[in-house]
Amino acid sequence: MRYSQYFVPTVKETPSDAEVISHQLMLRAGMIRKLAAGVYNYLPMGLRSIRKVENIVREEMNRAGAIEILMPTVQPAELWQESGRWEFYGKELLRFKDRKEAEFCLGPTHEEVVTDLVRREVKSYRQMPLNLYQIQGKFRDEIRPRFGLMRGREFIMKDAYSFDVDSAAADLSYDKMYQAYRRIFERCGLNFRAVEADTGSIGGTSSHEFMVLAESGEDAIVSCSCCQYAANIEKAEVRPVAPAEHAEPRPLEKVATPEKRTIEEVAAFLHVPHSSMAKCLIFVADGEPVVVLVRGDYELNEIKLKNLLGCTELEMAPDSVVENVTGAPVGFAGPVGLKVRIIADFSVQGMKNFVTGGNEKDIHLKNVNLERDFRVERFADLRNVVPGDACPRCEEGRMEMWRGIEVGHVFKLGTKYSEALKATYLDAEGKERIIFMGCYGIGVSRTVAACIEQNYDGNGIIWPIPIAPFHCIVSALNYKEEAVAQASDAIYEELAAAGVEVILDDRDERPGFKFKDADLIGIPLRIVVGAKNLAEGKVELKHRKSGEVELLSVNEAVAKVRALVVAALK
Ligand code: 9G3
Repeated sequence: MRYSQYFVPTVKETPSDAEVISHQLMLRAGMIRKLAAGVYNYLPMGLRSIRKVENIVREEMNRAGAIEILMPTVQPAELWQESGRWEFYGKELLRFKDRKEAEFCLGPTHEEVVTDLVRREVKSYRQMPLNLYQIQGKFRDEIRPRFGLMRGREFIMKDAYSFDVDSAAADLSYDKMYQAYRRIFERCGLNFRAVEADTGSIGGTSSHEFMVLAESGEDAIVSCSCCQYAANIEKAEVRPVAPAEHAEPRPLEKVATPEKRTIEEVAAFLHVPHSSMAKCLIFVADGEPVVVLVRGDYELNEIKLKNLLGCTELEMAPDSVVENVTGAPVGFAGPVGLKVRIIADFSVQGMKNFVTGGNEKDIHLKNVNLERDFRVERFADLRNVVPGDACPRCEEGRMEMWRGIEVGHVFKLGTKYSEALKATYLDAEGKERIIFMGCYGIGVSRTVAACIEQNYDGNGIIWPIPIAPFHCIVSALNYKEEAVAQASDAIYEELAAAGVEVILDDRDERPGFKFKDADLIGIPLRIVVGAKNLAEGKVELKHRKSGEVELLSVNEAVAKVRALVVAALK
């Protein structure tokens, strides 16, 4: 490919509306251009990297025995009405009508479509295990699309669905996908963690997320410093530590705390640490008020609370409910004297003589003690993990926290969709049974962006060879000179013949201009052909990642680039 005939609209300045580095660099490197909020054109350099990720995904899915199909992006409302999700999703599901006024949606995911396909075609246990996958554009009408391809409205996803005769077989399919995902992200050259994750709205029994570690990641994950345990903070377990304090319970005491409502205000006013206070949070779970206690220096994890209560709707109680439950304005809630159910995080279990709200305006209580002053219906793991927490799985590990970008998510679905859509099969005895499913997603376009979040410097992108748009760029300095043009063409042809993906920068531009572009678009290897070095039969080989520059003969440079590419694609 000759740069002068290609289409790589690089720009110097950083676009103002791009907040994360991958968005900035994908725009500046001429990889994407916005069409509408969260909707992008993939330009040649961007598309080449996306196709690289797709091909790695395709190879590993095929190796795992999955079979590629392609489902429509337009989906009839009837299927979503059958699964009950037509009503469940709000504006994020883009709906529209066809010329006959029939209702459709633009596919955000394909559980309904693929289950409908399988319920029509799979009738016998002999046809399973079956894993069907596709690589296709999805649309989710995000309320605030941003960060470029990291949170677009239209994006490319690989979504796979497994079908098995029972839960045990479904577990095997899940493990196969889990291992395939590890290989995919390793081959993409990403530093990632597979973490236990909440199943969220999709339901099902368990799930893992694949997180690319990056400070710009929207997710918080924790991993153990010793064992393999790692989890999304939403799901990460806390090891309940034995009650620490052995202090004697002191008499309950009312203290005036005028206008002091928050933990920070009250702790400062009473000169006590946050850890000797108990937060008293009031929620409404499926319409019922519930009081939740957590030690003052920890945060409540609402997903853990929702899973514990097993409720459908969970929200913080509005002020009116707080006043009704506590008899006091917001900011003075405490467990003593309440008539509603109280549950508490394990962190409260060991507390003695602690501070809470007094259920009276401008009043808090000191020396509050469990059992004597109030009863807790049950203790549970309800708080967020914090760095340094003991690992819940091994004896000596400590939890470390990272920011992550979710690039993959695998779910054990159980029979949620096969039941809703009556996808059954006849077993060996001719008995009708429900199919067990799993679903497995990879954000292909997001993976490309996540790779940039992990691989860039002040000059631009630093592509790992496996998903670089090109492996090598030949920068001809002054292509007008016969000798330079001849040598550049020869190197280009030799590399191409050796299977190296090479682009020849033959533009009539100054060296510095070419080097800046080459660094910005992040091609891993660069061969510089200049008259001076050429006169001594030499060219420069520059390694984008290390910045190392080698002066080599033409043959050495070609051989080295070829060897580096072959090694990186092993
Ligand atoms: C919707 C809308 C948004 C959604 C969903 C449905 C996320 C939805 C979860 C999944 C689960 C898995 C198969 C591939 C891997 C992920 N956002 N999810 O179901 F209608 Cl608007 O998509 N699906």
